[in-house]
Amino acid sequence: MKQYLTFSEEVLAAKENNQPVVALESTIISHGMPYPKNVETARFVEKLIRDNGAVPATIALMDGKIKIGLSDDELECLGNSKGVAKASRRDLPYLLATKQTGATTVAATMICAELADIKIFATGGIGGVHRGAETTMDISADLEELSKTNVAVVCAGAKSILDLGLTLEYLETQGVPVIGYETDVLPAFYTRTSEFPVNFRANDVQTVANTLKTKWDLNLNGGAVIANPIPEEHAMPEEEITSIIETALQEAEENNIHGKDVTPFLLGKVVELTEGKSLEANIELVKNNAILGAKLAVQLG
Ligand code: PSU
Ligand code: MN
Repeated sequence: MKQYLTFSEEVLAAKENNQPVVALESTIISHGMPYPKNVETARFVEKLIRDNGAVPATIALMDGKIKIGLSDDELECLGNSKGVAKASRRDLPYLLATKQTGATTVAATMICAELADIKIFATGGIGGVHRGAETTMDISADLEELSKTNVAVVCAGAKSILDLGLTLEYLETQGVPVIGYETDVLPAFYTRTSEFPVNFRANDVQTVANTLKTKWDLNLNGGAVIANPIPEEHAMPEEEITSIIETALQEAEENNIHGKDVTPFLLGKVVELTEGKSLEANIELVKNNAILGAKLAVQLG
């Protein structure tokens, strides 16, 4: 298995010295944000993790290897080239075997992080049960991954392009704890709140770290969702974002978008329809999650 992994020098040194490491995904760079903000954000997020006492490990597939930690050139390549594949669980073997460049989703990043023995992963939002999933069966592989792979995902909840209620039901069935960081309700990515309560509230990093340690000590396999609301000053007005998401969903249907193209299509539309305002919110919440992820990795030791 180790033959498929390549570590950056920084991550390798961190592992040798038992320093805390935070995994970062790359689909958010290739398919989640436009160039050049995607690459700028990726670099800045790595810096924030370092400033908060941990080492960042951005993960991607290149030249038949799972790269754990990327160079500046590699980040640039992921953010600024057309042919990067979106890689979820099912895509990993083919993309590696054919030596293609792949950007890992939450699911694939969790798999790779676990292979690299990294427990904490920070991102923007997780995939989930899509609206209308009762007929389309569109449920992100991220949820299934959370049920079996031992990595905690720090995120700002999930976007309301998804059915947040059904997403929580799915996670409950799969035994995935959803822990609100200083919140009683699931944040909805651009906004701090939703109508859905989280399972547990933690007011400090130590409670989150102790919960994770206990889960894994008990061999309760799977991850956890650490839901961290977007900072107040960057949150978007709820009515505005709700109506834009409705329009984006309608356009996805009119354009007959299916499968793995659905989420990137909706993300792109939302950025377009908010004239970039949603992108700023997205960037700020990712930064906020990176800081919490680093603190959590430090606490977990
Ligand atoms: N949600 C976001 N930004 C993202 C994604 C989701 O707000 O960039 C990406 C993540 O990589 C996530 C993936 O794992 O989309 C989910 O895609 P799908 O719904 O096809 O599983
Ligand atoms: Mn899907």
